[in-house]
Amino acid sequence: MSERLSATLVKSLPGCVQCPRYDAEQHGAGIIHIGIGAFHRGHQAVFTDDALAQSGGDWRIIGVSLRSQTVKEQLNPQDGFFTLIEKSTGKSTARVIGSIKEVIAAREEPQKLSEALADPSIKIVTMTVTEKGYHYDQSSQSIDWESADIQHDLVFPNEPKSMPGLLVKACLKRMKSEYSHSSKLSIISCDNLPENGAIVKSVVLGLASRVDKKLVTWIQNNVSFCSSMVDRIVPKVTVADGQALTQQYGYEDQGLIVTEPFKQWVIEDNFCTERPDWESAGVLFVKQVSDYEKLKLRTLNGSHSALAYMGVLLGHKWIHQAVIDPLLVTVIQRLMQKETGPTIPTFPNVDLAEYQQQIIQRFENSDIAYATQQVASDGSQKLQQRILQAMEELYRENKEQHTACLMATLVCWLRYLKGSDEKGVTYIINDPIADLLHALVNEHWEQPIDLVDALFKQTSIFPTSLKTTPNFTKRLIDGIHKITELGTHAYLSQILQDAE
Ligand code: CS2
Repeated sequence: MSERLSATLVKSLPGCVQCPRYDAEQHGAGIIHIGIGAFHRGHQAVFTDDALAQSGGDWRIIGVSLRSQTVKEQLNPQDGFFTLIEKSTGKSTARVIGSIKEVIAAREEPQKLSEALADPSIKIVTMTVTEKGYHYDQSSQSIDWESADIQHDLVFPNEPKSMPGLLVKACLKRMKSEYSHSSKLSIISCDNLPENGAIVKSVVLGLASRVDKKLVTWIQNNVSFCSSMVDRIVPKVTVADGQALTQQYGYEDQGLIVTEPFKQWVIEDNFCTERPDWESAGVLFVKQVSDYEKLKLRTLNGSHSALAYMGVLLGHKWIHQAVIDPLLVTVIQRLMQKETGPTIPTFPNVDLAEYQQQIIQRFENSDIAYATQQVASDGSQKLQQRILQAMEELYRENKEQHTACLMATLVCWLRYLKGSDEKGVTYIINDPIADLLHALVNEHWEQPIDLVDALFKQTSIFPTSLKTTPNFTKRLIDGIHKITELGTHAYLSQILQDAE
């Protein structure tokens, strides 16, 4: 049996595996990360590892799992160490990341987590909790009071289940502690949401106002919220990846991460505490992140979602297969170049055409197998920022002739919600409101007018400005008729033909 990765093993790994260029155990923790899934380990943990190697500091990360124990079981027996494999065009490099100190499972160790959150040596909280983890209601632009977890946290603020609840508890403990004046926190959101820092601020202050009035003022004076744009494709690790690692390098790693070489992190420079030397690791600090968020969400994530829904319907299991389907690549090229492209501000240092081309190449990386179904999940939470906001702007500027592929993405999403592809293969829909969406689509599919009406009334996915634009509604209804009549392939071909 091969030995499992640990602090001891790191010292004797073969030279072809790059090990941390610092003595990890000599560095204390300064960051708590909420939602320690694969993305965090392939992204922020790597930037922090590089910053520790460059400039040191007590900036190791305590990871928090809100629901499961899995990551704790993967990483704690390995003293937090894990291997990161970067893969592209058949080449692969391995390095061990040392920036994670330990993982706490929130549900099993609430006391330990509570102490860590109140510890004044923790200066930064980062998070990847996915779009739904914010409990933010886009239509009212405030915390979603209807959410079961938020309702729970209102009644039991000491045993929070949600990310806002956890942060409110942390702030409450800090306010009441003897270090109240020296326990500031900088909070950075790392999820694919526009203005994500402002969203965290809004949900945290919203919940805090119902828990303790004084807390709102304390937060305003002692906590800063930074938006950030994150980018790296980090798929789920497979058993085969683990076996390949053991075969190639001779050790076992249950916390292994496989990712692409590309990575990017742009952070709003709004810190009220010290921070790691992330610049040295290539992080860009800017006054305003919103333009970068628009660029990434509408270009990469928008076309990812388009490929996902269209890909699933046409039987493509993986993004790298969907993107070499000549029809689908033409759809996303048009979507990026003619539709979302013009809604993106210009940057002195970004060539949009190159950026779009690079995204297609990244999607083509078959060494990073990313499932279309994974991207297709949680559409109700993703489509606003990826598709609908660009559409809203285009309609507002009377450019609806440039919305054909955006509209096709919506139509394919609705068709996807029927729960079976073109060949009748069924699948499970992952979405916080999957049951409602699936029921509405199946009930009204033959009467698209009723379907659209029900979706507008019973969900908050579509922005009011589009709901009240007759042409938008008409095109959506037409699209549903057409995809039913022609099938996905012919429908998309016709969209492209008509758009010429
Ligand atoms: C993807 C993203 O799963 C999804 O919805 O679009 O996770 C995507 O891989 C990342 O945002 C890339 O930075």
